[in-house]
Amino acid sequence: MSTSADDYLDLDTLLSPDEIALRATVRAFVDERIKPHVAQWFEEAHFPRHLVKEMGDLGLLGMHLTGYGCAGRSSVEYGLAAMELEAGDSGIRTFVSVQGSLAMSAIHKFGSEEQKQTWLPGMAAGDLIGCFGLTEPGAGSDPASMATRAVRDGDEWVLDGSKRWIGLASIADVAVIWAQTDEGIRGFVVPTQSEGFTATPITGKLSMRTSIQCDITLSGVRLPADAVLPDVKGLKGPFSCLNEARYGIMWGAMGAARDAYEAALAYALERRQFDVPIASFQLTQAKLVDMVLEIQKGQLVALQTGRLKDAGTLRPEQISFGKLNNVREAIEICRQARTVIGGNGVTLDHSPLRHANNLESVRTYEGTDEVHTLIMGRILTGISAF
Ligand code: TGC
Repeated sequence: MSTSADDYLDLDTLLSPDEIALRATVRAFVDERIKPHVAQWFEEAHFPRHLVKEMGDLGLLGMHLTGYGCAGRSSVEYGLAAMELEAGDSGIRTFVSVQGSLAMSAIHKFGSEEQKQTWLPGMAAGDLIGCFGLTEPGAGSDPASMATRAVRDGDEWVLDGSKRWIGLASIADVAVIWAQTDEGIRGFVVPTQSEGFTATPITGKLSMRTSIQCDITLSGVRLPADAVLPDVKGLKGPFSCLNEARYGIMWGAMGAARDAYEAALAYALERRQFDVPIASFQLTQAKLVDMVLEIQKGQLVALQTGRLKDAGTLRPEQISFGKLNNVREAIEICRQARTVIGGNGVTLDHSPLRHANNLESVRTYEGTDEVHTLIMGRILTGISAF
């Protein structure tokens, strides 16, 4: 009898041998290189930078991009990798998302040939780290209100402003910074060694502790004229990159949920109360069943979304469906899994509460539940409620 949330509905029959093989490779990496250490990293708020190169060697960085040293994998393969990485920890999957879906994707989609040649091969290999600066202290859900400004001064651009919640910025080599200009919002490729660029890690986080999020200050940062991303103007630039990251998140959240379910199931079979394993109680079985129902449904949503993406027909509002549903359900699954583990579940000896705490960030970044609800509501009614 199968007890795995992975195969209850034989979803593997919907995957190709290559997809299953890629998933197995990433799962083995997570089991060996992440899971044994992740509780300590979370406790110490430590980002395991040594894994960056290893993930580059595995072809996981910008893996759905083609050329420039990228692996050229499908969207479904990218999603499966995100799911396995987040079964380890959301912070590690977030690194891969920021690097590949946001920073690399911006340069790949909109950069000049020189920008691509300069940055992408090193980023794909894990030799260089990138970050993506959109959100600001005063501009979260409404990036159109950003205050960061870039002005031309002769042959140079001069950037002033601030960004907040920027993943990896303090260890990044390059930042893609979005700023207001006289011709609308533009993206800039900013080497982080530039004078006037400062990134400060945000401390005191109760979530995403194996990752780094920063405040960025841009004080008169001078860049050459060709630092601008030439091929996009306006918010559709950063939003196109967010589509990529939001897509990966809907898969990743199901990885965290699956890991929490597996932890709860193992505990329920082992833990005895009233002279029997707690898995023999009807209320415990109901919790486990509800988890599997939502994990399987969430994986189907992610897979269908991935197939649409690979077919080139995916619409942004369909990504909102998966991001909203899967993260919301994953948090609930992780919290329920914690209840199965009882008091012991509030420690780092067990993964569910760590995952649930991480998912609080995941449900907030890349579009909050409210933003994705209203994106869907606008499609259903034809009325914008923003
Ligand atoms: P609107 O002003 O109407 O649209 C502006 C332009 O953008 C286009 N567009 C899109 N293009 C591609 N994909 C999408 N998903 C797009 N959504 C909009 C739109 O067609 C228009 O183009 P054009 O050519 O007409 O100018 O904006 P809107 O009313 O559609 O959007 C409103 C709203 C609330 C949905 C949008 O502002 C939004 O999505 N807000 C959420 C912002 C968000 O997700 N922020 C996350 C920032 S990144 C982050 O959190 C960092 S996490 C990673 C890390 O750790 O660093």
